Amino acid sequence: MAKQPPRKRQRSIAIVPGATALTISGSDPSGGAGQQADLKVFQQLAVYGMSVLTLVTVQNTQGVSQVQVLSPDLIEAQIDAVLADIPPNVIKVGALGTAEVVRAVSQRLQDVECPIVVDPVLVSKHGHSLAEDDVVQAYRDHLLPLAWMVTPNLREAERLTGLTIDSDLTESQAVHELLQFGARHVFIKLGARDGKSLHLLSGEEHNTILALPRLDANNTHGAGCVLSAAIAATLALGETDAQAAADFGMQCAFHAIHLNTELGQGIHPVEVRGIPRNE
Ligand code: PXL
Repeated sequence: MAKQPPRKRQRSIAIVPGATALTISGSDPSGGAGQQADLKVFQQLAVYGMSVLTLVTVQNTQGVSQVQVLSPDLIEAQIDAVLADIPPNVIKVGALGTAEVVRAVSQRLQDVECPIVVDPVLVSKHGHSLAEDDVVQAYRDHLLPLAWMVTPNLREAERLTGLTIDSDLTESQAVHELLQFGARHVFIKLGARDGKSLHLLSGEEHNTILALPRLDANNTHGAGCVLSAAIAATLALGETDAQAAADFGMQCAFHAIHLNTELGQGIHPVEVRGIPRNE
C-alpha cells in the first residue's frame, strides 16, 4: 500500500491580496526544478510570483547537458526593473552560477527590506560540484549576511563551512559557522536516516531536528527547490516564525514527492499540484 502523508494538520493557505514573491534563479526547461518549480509553488500557494533569470540549463529528467550564465548586467537590470515597480514580500535566491553573479545579486539586494531565503545551489543530488571555490567564497562574504534563512543540503553545508559533517557535533559546528557568516536562520537538509527525512534548524538556545517519514521515491527532482520556495511563500503570506516556516516547507516538499506523476524517463519531477491548499 502506498504510504500516506503524515496526519499532521496542513495549514491552509488563503489568498492574501498583494502577497508577492520574487525568485532569482535558473531555468530548468523540463519544469521540475529551478525557477519553474519556484513559480509553480508560488502559484499553488496563492502568492503572486515574479522571476529574475540568472542562468539557463539544458536539461531534462535524465540530466543536465549545458549551463549558460547570463551577464551580471542583465541580471542586475532585471532585479532593478522588478524592485522599482512591484515590491516583493519575500525574495528567494536559487542558482547563481558564478562568483561575479553572486556579488552582483548581493549588491542589488543589500537594501531590500523583505526577508531573503537563500538556497545555495552548489552540489547536485548526485554529489557533483556545481560551483567553483570562488562561488562558495562569494556566498560566504556577500550573500549569507543578507539571508533571513539559508537552506543548504548536507554537501552544500560542507562546502560553505569547509567541515566534514558526520556527527551531531559537526552538525552543530556547521550551523554555528553558517550563523557566523551572517545568516539569521540556518536550515540544513540532512537527508535520509532510519526511515526518516531529517532536517536541522538553528535556534536561539538550541538547534532542532525536524523529521518526516521518508518516502522511498524516484521523483525527487526539484524537491529542494520546492522546500525553499514554500518557505518563501509562507513568509510572503505573513509567517514570521522560522520553525513554522521550515515545518511548512517540509510538509510541502513531502506532498510534492507523494503525488508521483512519473513524468520523464529519469529522476521524475516532484508534483507541486499535490500541495494541499484550501479552496
Ligand atoms: O535543485 C537545484 C536546482 C536549482 N536550479 C536549477 C536546477 C536545479 C537542479 O536541477 O536545474 C536551474
